[in-house]
Amino acid sequence: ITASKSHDSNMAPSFQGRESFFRSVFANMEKVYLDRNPTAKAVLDHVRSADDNQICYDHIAFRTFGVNGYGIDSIAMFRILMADSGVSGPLPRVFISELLVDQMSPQTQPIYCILESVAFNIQEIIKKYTEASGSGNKHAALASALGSLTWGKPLHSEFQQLARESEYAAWTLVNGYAVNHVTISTHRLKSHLKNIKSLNEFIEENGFRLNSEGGVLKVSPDGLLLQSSTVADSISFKFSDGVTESVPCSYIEFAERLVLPQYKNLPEKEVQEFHRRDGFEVGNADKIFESTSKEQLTRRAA
Ligand code: OOG
Ligand code: NI
Repeated sequence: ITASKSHDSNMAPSFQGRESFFRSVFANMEKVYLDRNPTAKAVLDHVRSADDNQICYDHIAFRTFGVNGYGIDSIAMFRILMADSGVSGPLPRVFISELLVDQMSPQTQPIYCILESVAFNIQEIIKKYTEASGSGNKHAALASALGSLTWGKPLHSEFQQLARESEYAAWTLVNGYAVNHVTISTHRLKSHLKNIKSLNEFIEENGFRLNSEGGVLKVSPDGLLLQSSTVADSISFKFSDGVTESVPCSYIEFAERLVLPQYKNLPEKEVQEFHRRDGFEVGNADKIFESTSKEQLTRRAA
């Protein structure tokens, strides 16, 4: 085996190979997301045609079960590998959350349930599927790019049981490591849509519903991180017992990061991403999580 340099750069071929591998994993995650979520696709198309073909993602988000290595680390590993792989240009942030499974109440079983031996509680259902996946947590990024679950399809009754206790748990059981949402960076748009309020109006004028939990626009306490999101699309899901039902899938989010006070006198042309509010905000996040809730999905269009 000879270590050779490629012709047009100093990068070793393996380095370039890794970069193109990570790019294609990411492109496939995005493709699965766009194929399953017509609202997200249509919103991106509308924004592209009204603004500029160049859309930047502020972040991409995943949900996980926080049990035995199936939580945040399963996706974070991919992000670290990607950052180390030499992928050029800024990478979108990654928002990963996990359900604190062990802190969920072991459901108290009413007598008739015990008699019917429906003895599974929520934690047991989640552990049954994560354990059955073998080392599924090691293949989180692959599963996301392929659009497949790393565990078997659940029973409809298990999905319902989870949904009663935690909509997040039910979502994760049927969507696995699928992209939960991507977020358009509005301040990097070119037209008037760079103002998130204008973008929200534009989205609603085009007939899409926005998550209204706590008000459509979510504002951080410092006033510098503004976020909004659509209501998730639904997808038909065939459970292992043959029941087919529509379940919540993914949504699309918008984020405007304002310039930090210490840079407020910079000419607009000189403002870069690092001059703006970074990070996430728990108060905004709590409301954005509701984008896949039954309450938002069944709310009538305003
Ligand atoms: C994540 C909700 C929070 C943000 O940007 O704060 C969020 C989710 O629905 O899983 O996306
Ligand atoms: Ni988000």
